[in-house]
Amino acid sequence: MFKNVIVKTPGESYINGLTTSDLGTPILEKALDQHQAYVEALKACGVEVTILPSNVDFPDSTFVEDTAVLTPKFAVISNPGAPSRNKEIHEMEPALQSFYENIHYIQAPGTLEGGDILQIDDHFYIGLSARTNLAGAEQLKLILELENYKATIVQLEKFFHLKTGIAYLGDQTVVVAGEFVDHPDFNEYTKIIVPPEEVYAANCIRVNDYVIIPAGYPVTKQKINKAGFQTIELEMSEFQKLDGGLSCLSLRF
Ligand code: CIR
Repeated sequence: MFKNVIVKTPGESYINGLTTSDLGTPILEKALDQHQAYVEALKACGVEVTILPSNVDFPDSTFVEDTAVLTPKFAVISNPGAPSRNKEIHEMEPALQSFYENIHYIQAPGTLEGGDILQIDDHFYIGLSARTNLAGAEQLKLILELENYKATIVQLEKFFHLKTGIAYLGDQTVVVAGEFVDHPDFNEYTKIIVPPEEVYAANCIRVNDYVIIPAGYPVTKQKINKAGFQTIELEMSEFQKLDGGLSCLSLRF
């Protein structure tokens, strides 16, 4: 069960955030409406939502997931690999200090973004991507093992972040797309396979009794429902334009 969630409102500079997609420039008003709906959906899942104010100096800072890795007992503050995002951690640190006494840090030359970290019960998977390097991944692995978790480092081939292509729903069930459909590291889990035309739906989040999924991906929604999970659908177009998904918009703990 999650009790708390941290989110951060998109600021006016959001439209200038990083992207690799060709879906166009986000519309700020629409992004703010979609963010508000995201907060409401989280509240409907029974969590307390801490909303941090926007900061125009950091266009991508609404994607708070990348700044930390959280467990019930400790936090790890990341070291984002995107230079324009790196200092977002300084704003997240005081927010996390109000919840955690035990805080670890990923240090340069290690880089790591939370979007590359997937927790499956007591086992963490750490993606090596354009944003998370081996030094960052090994630092996190060591921290997690000292805290009695298991950790596996996974080399990404095409996905932007690890969680762009995989989500854990609980009950040993993962949602997988693309390179993770047949990836040996995830063969021990029950797989819900996302068809290629719905790949964006692989980034979904289980929050207590619900799985929140992006709107407009009927095949994936039906498979998740059939596996016994209740879903909430949210419009995500303005976040998808900047390579962001449902997991990216919050830290859940
Ligand atoms: C970036 O390029 O960093 C942002 N535009 C998107 C970050 C998405 N975060 C995530 O997948 N955890």
